[in-house]
Amino acid sequence: MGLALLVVIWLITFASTYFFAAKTWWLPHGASQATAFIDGQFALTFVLMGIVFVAAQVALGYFAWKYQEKPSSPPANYSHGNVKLEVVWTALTTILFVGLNLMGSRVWAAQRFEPAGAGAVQVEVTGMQFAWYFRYPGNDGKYGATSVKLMDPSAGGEGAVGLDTSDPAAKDDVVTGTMYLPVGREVDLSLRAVDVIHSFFVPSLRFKQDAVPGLNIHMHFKPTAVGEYEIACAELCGLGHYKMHGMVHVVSQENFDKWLAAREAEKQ
Ligand SMILES: [Cu+2]
Repeated sequence: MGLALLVVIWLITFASTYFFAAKTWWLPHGASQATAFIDGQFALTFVLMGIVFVAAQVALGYFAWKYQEKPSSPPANYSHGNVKLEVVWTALTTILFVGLNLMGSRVWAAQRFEPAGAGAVQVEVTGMQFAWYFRYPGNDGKYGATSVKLMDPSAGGEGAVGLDTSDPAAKDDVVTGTMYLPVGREVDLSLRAVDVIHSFFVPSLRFKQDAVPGLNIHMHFKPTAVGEYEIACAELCGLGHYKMHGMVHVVSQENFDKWLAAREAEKQ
């Protein structure tokens, strides 16, 4: 029985480690400025945790086999363990977790607590059951007023985000169901939610942030490669959560201007 346990534990350990080492199901190719740091941090975390995981599971299998019950085994007796060892591995685990958090918090905080640079493209993202809407402030660079009372998700577009069309600043606001961004420019994102907590997740841009009803959460990031990237909702937000899907089109500045001008023209 001890040998069977050893084989099962080691098989599960090495098979699961293989899929991570071979990157069978890995992140999509990164297309934002934070990609290098986030992927580096991700890889470092996996390597360190992988070493701990393999060492612990190999030891577990070995001990299951070494200390298996035999007819000659003495009766089991209580052992307190080893205080020194416990102190060492608790301290090492603490250093590892706190260290990794401190390393990662630099980029995390820079994207949230520092304001976006001058000239960043402003986009407001609104999540609702079960769609994403994107608002651009238009030529005046100012978002028009919105009101919770005006929000009607069934209306879609401007009605869904509750745009107050009587506000002069709202006249040139553009609300779309697909997100367009110019490549190589910082994006100043405002995240809102209508009903429950959603999470705006664009794996290719290494971007994930919750959208919370009642809050306007600011974040910024910079797409670095032209392409089409998938948006998913990463917060279980209701029955239709699985279809809360969208697309980000990262295009040249010229194509972005053309696209936005066409949306403005449609409004008139
Ligand atoms: Cu959602």
